[in-house]
Amino acid sequence: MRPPFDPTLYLVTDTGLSRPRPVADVVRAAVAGGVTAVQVRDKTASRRELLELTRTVQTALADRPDVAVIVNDAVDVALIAGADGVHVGQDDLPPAEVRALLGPGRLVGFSVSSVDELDVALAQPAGTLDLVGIGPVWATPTKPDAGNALRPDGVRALAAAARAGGLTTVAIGGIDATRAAEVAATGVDGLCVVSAVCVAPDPAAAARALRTAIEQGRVAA
Ligand code: TZP
Ligand code: MG
Repeated sequence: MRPPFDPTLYLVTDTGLSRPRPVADVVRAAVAGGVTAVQVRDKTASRRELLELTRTVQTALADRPDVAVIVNDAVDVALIAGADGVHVGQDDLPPAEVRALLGPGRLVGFSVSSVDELDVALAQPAGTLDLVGIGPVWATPTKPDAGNALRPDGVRALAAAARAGGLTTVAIGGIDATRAAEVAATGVDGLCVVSAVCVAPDPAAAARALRTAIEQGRVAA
């Protein structure tokens, strides 16, 4: 039985932005600072490299079974590594196929950036999806092709509909400690960040600052 998934502060890794530090070092520090879930994402890695990276992250978090390790896109890698889940976008493997491959008990996440894309998520058979990543909240150089900025108001509307459909919600795109409270106040279950942690000279301090802002935003929600 895997521990319950805590989406509060969800780190998506970026190997390039973490350099010269190994991704696993950034992840370890970030988790010490308050990151509650990790997605291993590396668009430049081969399948073999992604498997190696996933295992390195899992090893770095061996003493933190409460922190889910989720693999971006690659169901095969997640299965081989025994990861806690997979996150797919609109053009990746269909969520129902991902669920069929993973079976129950692991997490399946799905990206949505509009009402139409959320409708795709909500149309999935029961038990297919656990969570949706809603974004981009703001335009971000980390993913220049992410689509139009939803702004906090757009996130609030999509998150309410997703939650009504039984899905856990996380917001992503352009979030840093100065903006985290505003995003947390939209009522999402968690915030996803890449650069706010991966570029930070002190990832633990960056995670702590984000957690503080999230708590402030939740109070205001
Ligand atoms: N999907 C939508 S925006 C984004 C992804 C993967 C990147 C978010 O990166 P950052 O650095 O937290 O803005
Ligand atoms: Mg993808």
